[in-house]
Amino acid sequence: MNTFNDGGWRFATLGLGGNIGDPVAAMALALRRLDARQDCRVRDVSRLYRTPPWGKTDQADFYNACAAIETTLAPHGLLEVCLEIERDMKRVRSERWGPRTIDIDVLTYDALDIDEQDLTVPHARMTERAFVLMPLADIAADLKVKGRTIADWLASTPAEGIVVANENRAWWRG
Ligand code: A4P
Ligand code: MG
Repeated sequence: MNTFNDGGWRFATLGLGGNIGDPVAAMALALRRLDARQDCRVRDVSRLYRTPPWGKTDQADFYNACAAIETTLAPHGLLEVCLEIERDMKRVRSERWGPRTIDIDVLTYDALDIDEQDLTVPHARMTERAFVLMPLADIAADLKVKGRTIADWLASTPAEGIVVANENRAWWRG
């Protein structure tokens, strides 16, 4: 039996980011699209951050944010919706608005641990990335991930260069 088909609302957190084109507009549109669905409600959105590139550093600064949602979708269904929104925004990019890209990660889903080929929850690298932890702490500081709260993880993660780009948590409503 699929325990996610009971129509119940589950709590999940998402990380959004981008550094090509107009990432803020892309992230805002992605959140509005999620919120417009019958099976997703955007409950809380972090402030908007500008963050130095992590990993491959010879690229433009990113914008990052996190969202807390409720959803009746199962974890894989939620991932599919996120990937579909990513794909659709990339398609729109080439047709209309020039270069643009967006990444949407499923950070947590209830208190589930999932380790499958196409889906790892909690997101594998979230606890070492200040560009995820800082926005997530705005909306879920007490959430426990891998044995520690988000606030705890953030306190032990270097976060130089990350700045708040928009204090207004309604930045995504457009
Ligand atoms: N996948 C598995 N688990 C998940 C999950 N929990 N959420 C699979 C989302 N996807 C998940 O994803 C490729 C595949 O991962 C998906 O098809 C899905 O089946 P991806 O987003 O293309 O790339 P990735 O390898 O998952 O990496 P990740 O961690 O999403 O991003 P990257 O490429 O490691 O990092 N610096 C700053 N400041 N801000 C950023 O946002 N982002 C990146 C991208 C690098 N540096 C950055 C930022
Ligand atoms: Mg991703």
